[in-house]
Formats: sequence, structure tokens, C-alpha cells
Amino acid sequence: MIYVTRPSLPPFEEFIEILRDIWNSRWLTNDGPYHKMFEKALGEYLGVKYVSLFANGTLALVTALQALRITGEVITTPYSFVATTHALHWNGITPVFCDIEPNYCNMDPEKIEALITPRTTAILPVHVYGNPCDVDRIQEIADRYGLKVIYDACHAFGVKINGESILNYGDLSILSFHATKVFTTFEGGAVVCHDEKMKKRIDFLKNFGFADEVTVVGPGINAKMNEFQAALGLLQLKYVDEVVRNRRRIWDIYQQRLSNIEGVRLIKRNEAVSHTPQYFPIFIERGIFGRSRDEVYDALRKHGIYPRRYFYPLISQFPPYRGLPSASPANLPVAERVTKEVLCLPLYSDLPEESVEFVCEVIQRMQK
Ligand code: T4K
Repeated sequence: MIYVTRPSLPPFEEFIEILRDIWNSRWLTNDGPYHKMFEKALGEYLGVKYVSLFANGTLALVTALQALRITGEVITTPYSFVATTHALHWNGITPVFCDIEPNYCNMDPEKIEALITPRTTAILPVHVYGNPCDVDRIQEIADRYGLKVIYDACHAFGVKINGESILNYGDLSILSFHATKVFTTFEGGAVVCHDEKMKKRIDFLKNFGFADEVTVVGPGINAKMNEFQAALGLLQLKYVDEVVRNRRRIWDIYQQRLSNIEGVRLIKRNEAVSHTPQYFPIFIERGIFGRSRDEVYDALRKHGIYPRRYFYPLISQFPPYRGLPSASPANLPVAERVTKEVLCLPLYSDLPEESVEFVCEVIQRMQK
């Protein structure tokens, strides 16, 4: 079986040593020593000022919106994992779906302004597949209308643009360290921010709102990362560069093998960006390839290959959201097309080259 992804883990013996240490200390959570060490080391690795660790990316998103006191309507993308919009829902915020552009599958900045109303308070774009959004254009719009920008950067661990971390754009950025991500702490996540006051507020909110033993500053939640997650994260930092190198090598093989198949469109790459490939999406253009995306999906599965249709269906088609005016397919023509074409191929650090070749062969053989 060849899955869409598999976690990269450090040598077991190294983790056992750390487990022993945690056992002996009996400090398991609540800003323990490994939490402190990992938070500091992660900020340095990513090249950002402040990091707050979380139990997972979804709680990080929910808390980030709380931290900025976002209300009313937020403009977001329907082309993402459902957690992006759920985070708005959990905060009583109305999502307003903006269409995407076809090259990178990110929110189309040219379509944002038409969606702004007096109730709009923020923009929540996603760096889909780790490809940076048009951060300058989005910031320009946000500044003109006085909106906050929160980036869902769950696919963008370590991504840089012109040598600068992509996490340094916008008001806040959110990371996920789920088992399926380039960098994993089993489950986990983080909020990246740019000033100490905001970091403090986020840290209070993820710990029930406690500022000290007797002071609660807001209706916080329990979203803390525990010592086991933090210890794994600390260890993972030693190996992540190697993991990224391996992923890039696999990316290059796919790129080379698939770029000349008519009807298989590949995602665009921005030369200014240093990538940490999270997924290898392809887009099956039925009219040219002669087969539908789902036919290719089924054929691969018959060969024991398990690609995923990230992101299908669009979030705007799920029951909590499909009644919204902005969820109408007429408002989202590009996203509606892309969601029917996309297939994310297996990509992980220790995926054998023969497996990559096999995946490409099965796709090539299907062309009519
Ligand atoms: N924003 C964005 C843009 C996101 O992509 C995500 C998460 C979030 C926010 C929320 O972050 P978290 O709260 O999750 O930290 C997966 C993940 O559960 C999810 O984290 C991820 N995005 C999403 C894109 O994919 P599923 O339901 O597709 O995962 P699952 O369990 O089917 O796993 C996929 C494949 O990975 C399996 O076929 C085999 C492999 N796998 C999976 C797990 C869990 C392993 O080999 N080992 C494992 O432990 O959602």
C-alpha cells in the first residue's frame, strides 16, 4: 500500500531517552521544560519572533481569531481543509467565500474587495500546498479597509519567500504539526505572532485565560501542547532538513515524469520561494487526458496506491456552509473546476523512488 503520506519520525531510541527524562521529572504539561525548549528552538529554526505552541492546528486557528477579537464576517477560501472554516464557525463568525486563482490554488486577491461589507473584520487565506499567497496584495487590501489578516499556514512549515519566512506576513500565522504534515509532533500546532503583548494574550487564551493563579483575562480554552509532543518536536528539528531534502527529491521526480503528459496539469512554482513540499497535486483535465480525475483515483487505488482529493468537496459544499450566499457555485467558478480535477499523489520522506515511478506509470498508462 502506498499512502498519500506517512509521518517522518526520529530514531526510536532517541525518543525513549527523552521519555525516560519526562517520566523521572513527572512534569507532563503546562509549559514544562520541553515545551519551553521546543518553543524557543522552533522560533529560531523558522526565523520568526514569537511562537505559541498548541495541541493542534485547529485549536490554534480558533484561538488566533479570539486573540485578535475577530467578529462579524471574515473573507476566506473554500479550497482548504474544513478546519479553516470551522474555526470561524466556532467563533460565531460568518465565513464569506472568495474564489481562488488556478495557478497556485490560493485565494484570488482580485476578488476580495467585492466581498467586503461593513461587517467584514478580517481575511483568512491559506497558503495551499505550501505555496505562498500573494501576501503583498492581500496586505494592501487589508490596510486600505482596516482588516486583520490571519494566514492558515498549516501546509507551509519552513517555507520562505526571498529568504524570509512566510510566517512573518499578516497579523498571525497558524501551523499544524499533525501526523500527516512535513513536520510532526503526533498532533500539534502553533500560532506565530510579531510582538510580545500578543504572544502573552495567546498564551493566556490557550490556558483557560489564566494570566496568573487567580486572574482570568478572557474566556480561554485548553489548547496546550504537552511535554511528549514538545519533546518529539525538539527531536524532529534535528532531522527536518533531511526530511525536506528527501521530499524535494521526490517532488523533482514527479515533476520530471509527469510534466509532458497532456491533460495532466501540474501546480505552478514560484522561483522566489524555498519550498518544503507538503503534497504533490496534479489536475486531471478530462477533456484532454481522456479520463476523469475519479477514474484515475480509482485506478490508482486498484494498484494499492492511495492518493487523496485534497480539496474535494469544497468547504462551501458542506452542510454548515452551503446555504451561505457566498457558497454559491456561481461565486466560485475556479474553485468549482479545480476541486473536480485535483489529485494529491503520495509524497513523504522515505517513499522509495520505485514507488514514485510506479505511480507515474499507472497514470501514464491511463491516458486515452
Ligand atoms: N488548516 C489546513 C489547511 C489543514 O490542512 C489542516 C489539517 C488544518 C488546518 C487543521 O490542522 P490540525 O488540527 O489537523 O492540526 C488529514 C489531517 O488529519 C489533517 O491534519 C490535515 N489538515 C488534512 C489535510 O489531512 P485526513 O482525514 O485526510 O487524514 P487521514 O487520517 O485520512 O490520513 C491520511 C493518510 O496519512 C493515511 O491514509 C495514511 C497516513 N497516516 C495518517 C495518520 C493519521 C499515517 O501514515 N499515519 C498517521 O498517523 O486529514
